[in-house]
Amino acid sequence: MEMKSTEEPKAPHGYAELFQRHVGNPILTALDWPYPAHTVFNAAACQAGDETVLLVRVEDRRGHSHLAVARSNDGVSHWRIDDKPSFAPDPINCPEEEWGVEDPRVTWVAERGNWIIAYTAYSPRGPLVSLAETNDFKSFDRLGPVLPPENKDAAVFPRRFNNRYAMIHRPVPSGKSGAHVWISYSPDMKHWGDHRILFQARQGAWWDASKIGLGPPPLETAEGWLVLYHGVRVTAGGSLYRLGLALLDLEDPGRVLRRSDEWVFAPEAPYECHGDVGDVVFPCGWILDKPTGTIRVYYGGADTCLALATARLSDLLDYLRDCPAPQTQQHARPAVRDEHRASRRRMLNH
Ligand code: BMA
Repeated sequence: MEMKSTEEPKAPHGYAELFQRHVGNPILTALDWPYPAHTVFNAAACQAGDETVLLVRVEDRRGHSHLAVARSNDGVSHWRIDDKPSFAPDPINCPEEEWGVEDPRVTWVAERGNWIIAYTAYSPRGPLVSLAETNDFKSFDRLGPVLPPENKDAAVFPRRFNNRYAMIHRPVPSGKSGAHVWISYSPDMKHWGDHRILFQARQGAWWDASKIGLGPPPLETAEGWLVLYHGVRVTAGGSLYRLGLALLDLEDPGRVLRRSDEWVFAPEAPYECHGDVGDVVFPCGWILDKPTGTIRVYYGGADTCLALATARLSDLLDYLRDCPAPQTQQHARPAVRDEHRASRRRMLNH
């Protein structure tokens, strides 16, 4: 009789894997939808009481997307899906949503007693960042567009820093190569400024050359804000979307403490490699189960389905501890301020 090993199969490439795919992947597909849907992917995720709530991007056969709420008690199965779009584009009142709403990220902001949803409003002038607020995922209040095109991959932090809200986002400069991750601040969640680059797309051979963008909202840990981000490498065979990790300072999230040199998750399974856009893993939500220290990451597979992977928070933090600290911080203003301070010091010393 053949003996079955109880050990995890060793990955053929020899790298230790931080994330494990759920055996039942993909956990949601268009076939699960209560109404006609072409693809379901890139979902925001949160724990609301004893329910896992997903805000799933659903694309119809026009190519336009809306958001649909799916609820489950174990976060894996028996999803109860709203029988009509939960958050549909409103092109009459919000012309920036003419081509749909996409890729939401949700953050519980305790001070407001609400979830803040950052999503991509797809306007004919380009994608931009809009915010909406809800406390039940049944009714939604739009705060409106907050960052002009082209911009996406945004999420707000759950609390203020020096009295200001903070948001991560990814503008695309026109005519320039490279799209980087930025951080901005706001006194009221409506007006955003003090924009600065948080970390940059690398170049050339790097896995995260050309474009990077935030995945799920930053997760507060004892060691800093944990960030999962996607990096895009454009190859002769198309774009590859893979994931890396970073850690931001707890009280100054504009400071990057660590960033992984290697990707930590990449398209390998058939539902990640084949679909509307092959070779894409694209997470917009994760949930930490505090008692077990397990993180559930919900991600789009090949812009077609929704999949789940888990990781131990302690493993991610151990891994990050060995990652390099960026040599220089890339935001211009503090550097200018430091230089200003230094020259003032020089003047005062004379
Ligand atoms: C990004 C976004 C995502 C999508 C990804 C891969 O730019 O548009 O919605 O999953 O590309 O196609």
